[in-house]
Amino acid sequence: MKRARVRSAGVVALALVSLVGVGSTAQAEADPAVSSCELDFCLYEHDKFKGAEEEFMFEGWGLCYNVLRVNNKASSMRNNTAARVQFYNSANCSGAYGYAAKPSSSDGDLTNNGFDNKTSSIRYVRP
Ligand SMILES: [Ca+2]
Ligand SMILES: [Ca+2]
Repeated sequence: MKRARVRSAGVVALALVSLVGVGSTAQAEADPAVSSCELDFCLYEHDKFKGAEEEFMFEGWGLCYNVLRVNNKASSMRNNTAARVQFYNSANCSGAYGYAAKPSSSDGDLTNNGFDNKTSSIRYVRP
């Protein structure tokens, strides 16, 4: 007798949990996702961290990473690291760099640095 009552209470509790779950999911979809840089360094297709995003993981000083998704498209950036990040117009960090991001910095518009829609590779440099 007692056991049966506990079981039915459990079913009601489960139903409530699933209703709450549906409600919070709908709310999350209604809110537009805020662009956040989860990894060490991020490039964005458009000014002010909008459009396509490419995220990079910092694996060591002096390493070069080719830009793939936003190659020749990057217009803003976030640098979450203690590294200076150099921007190159060519792949494989060849030639001279055209712009360097300071450690822990962001730039919502690379135009004023003369490097809008140019970046093809980046290098992490010890500051
Ligand atoms: Ca762009
Ligand atoms: Ca380029």
